[in-house]
Amino acid sequence: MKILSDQAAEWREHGVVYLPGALDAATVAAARDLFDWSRAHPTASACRFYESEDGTFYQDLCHPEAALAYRELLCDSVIADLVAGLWQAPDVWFLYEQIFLKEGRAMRRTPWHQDSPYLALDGEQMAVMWLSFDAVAREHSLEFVRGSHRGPLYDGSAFDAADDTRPIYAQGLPRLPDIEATRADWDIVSFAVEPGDVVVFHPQILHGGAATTGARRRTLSLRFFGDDAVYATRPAPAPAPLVAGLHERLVAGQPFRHPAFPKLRPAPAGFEDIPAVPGHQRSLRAQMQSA
Ligand SMILES: O=C(O)CCC(=O)C(=O)O
Repeated sequence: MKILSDQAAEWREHGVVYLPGALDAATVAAARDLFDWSRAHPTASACRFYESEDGTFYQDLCHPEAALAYRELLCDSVIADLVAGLWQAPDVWFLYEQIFLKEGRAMRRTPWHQDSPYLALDGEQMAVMWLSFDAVAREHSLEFVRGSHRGPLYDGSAFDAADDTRPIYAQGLPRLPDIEATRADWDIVSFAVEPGDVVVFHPQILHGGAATTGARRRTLSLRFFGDDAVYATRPAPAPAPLVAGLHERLVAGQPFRHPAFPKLRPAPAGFEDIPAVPGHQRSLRAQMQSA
């Protein structure tokens, strides 16, 4: 699939674009295997955001060896080409992966939030590709406030079950508005998705996942940045991406480059330079070095 100029325009204007059938069956199968790899290799950040008698909402992100594990998917599939097509720019770097699993009879919604307050980078050329391995009806899918990637940067949501807008920094950024309580005031859009469809969004867009009932929802978010991305400070050190020494190495406004983030396009580069992390040298890195 090739990105059309109206899809790139929609991406720029709305901050989100739905690409039905963008991935073929082999790519979906490879991505699903990697979702399972991430489930089988939890990081210290793995957690259940919410848990009740009715269901579980599990997530994990930024495994230090994910770029190595995901390398073939990232380099050899159409994924990075789609991102470059939306940006209409040639350079694409991989930032990190995140998995979400909602299962059980019912699971509450993912609070409205932007990803940018959690992230130590800003840029027009940033993208999150959200793919689901289960069919998701529109009313249970990820929702977006169209165009809000160009609006204010709010504080993050602490994902507190008692208060969806409880901030993470509580200083320096305005508190999130209560979008759920005032839905009619916002230009909300969402998409029914099947495996193979992708939704790509800018990390500054306001988004949140609708509640699910009955069905399991396994989703993978792949995050990318481009040439214009710069290191950005937040009211306190941003929690993501979780890379040792990142905040000490970069200063605000400096191009966002670090060996933890390999380049995917125009040609893959930097996979050999991904820093080893104590406790994570064993598996993939050891295999790569002995290959
Ligand atoms: O899948 C979800 O419910 C949340 C996804 C999300 O917030 C993200 O990928 O940034």
